[in-house]
Amino acid sequence: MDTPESKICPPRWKGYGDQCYILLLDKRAWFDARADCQMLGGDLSSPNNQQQQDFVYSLLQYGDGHDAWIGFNDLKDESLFEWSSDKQVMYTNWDVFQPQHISSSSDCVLISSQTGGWKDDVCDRQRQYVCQMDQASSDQPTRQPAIMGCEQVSYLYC
Ligand SMILES: [Ca+2]
Repeated sequence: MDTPESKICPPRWKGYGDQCYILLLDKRAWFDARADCQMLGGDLSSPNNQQQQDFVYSLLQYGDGHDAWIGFNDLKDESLFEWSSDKQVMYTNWDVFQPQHISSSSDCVLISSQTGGWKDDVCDRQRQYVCQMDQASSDQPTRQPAIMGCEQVSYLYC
């Protein structure tokens, strides 16, 4: 049986559904944030239904009160938003009057710590960010990120 108990997340990641999530408090530009998530074995988060959205938003309550990058972007084609993780877009949660396309480099999407709504923003802005990965089954070797020390990365519960 494939029970939730048979799935595991790396230390400090939070399991939800068949996914693992972590809010990282280092402020980084979107590309650097994504690279960090990939180094940890995942990608920037892709809340792809209401439940995942609610969960990612709930993680922000443990942050510094600021907005956080997620994986949504229209870097390839203006106004054609997609997930950095290549997941099919099943859901969006744009905030009111979003996306605004204020600048030609407003190609990356954040989740508002105030409303949970999404906003497009300039990718170079430094923000905290939420990473996501598939949960590993317990009968498989745990996918441990290469670096988990608090010295290298400022995790939430260090
Ligand atoms: Ca754009």
